[in-house]
Amino acid sequence: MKLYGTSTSPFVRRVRIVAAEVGEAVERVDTATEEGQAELRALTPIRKVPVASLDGRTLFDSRTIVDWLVTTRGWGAIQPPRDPWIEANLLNAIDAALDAVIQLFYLRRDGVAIDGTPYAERQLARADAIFLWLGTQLAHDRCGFGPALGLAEISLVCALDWMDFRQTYPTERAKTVQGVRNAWKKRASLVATRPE
Ligand SMILES: N[C@@H](CCC(=O)N[C@@H](CS)C(=O)NCC(=O)O)C(=O)O
Repeated sequence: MKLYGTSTSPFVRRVRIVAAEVGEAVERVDTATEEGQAELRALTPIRKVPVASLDGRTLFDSRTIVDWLVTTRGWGAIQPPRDPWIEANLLNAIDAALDAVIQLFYLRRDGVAIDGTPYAERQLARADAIFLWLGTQLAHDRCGFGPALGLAEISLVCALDWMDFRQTYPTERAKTVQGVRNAWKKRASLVATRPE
């Protein structure tokens, strides 16, 4: 699979983790470079990463790429969802926290004095509410939402690690879900893809 994206994006990272878990080799095109960005823009009008080229297709969006991988390659060592609707709620919640905080990151990076504004506070409060809710969805051992590593656990770890890496959200505020990150921190696919 040719995967367009940066080494730091949490959305790209979740695809890289799933690819590793299902045994799909990844050739990454770095979209942080001018050439990579030009290639990306020729492929997608959305101008967001990840985008994948595989099996004669171009696929936009991490969730779609992951769906394609698990559908065509199988789940490998990943736990398939027991209830796809519950899984969709978990993934939508994690994506909403990431999207909220990513907007703050981009605004700050472009020099907008966003910190402390009602808009920024609302986004951080949204992330607080999401992590609190995710905490209520954990299994008894608090290591995840089910018995093993699934897509929601992968996405949550990618989100928290990225928030720490970019210091966009103080993840000590996400106390209720820290156990998930601790539980999977030695998983090879997670170790190999940590943002740095
Ligand atoms: N829903 C998309 C979100 C992807 C996304 O937000 N990617 C960010 C990088 S982490 C991006 O490319 N942003 C570029 C921009 O907003 O201009 C997915 O899951 O793939």
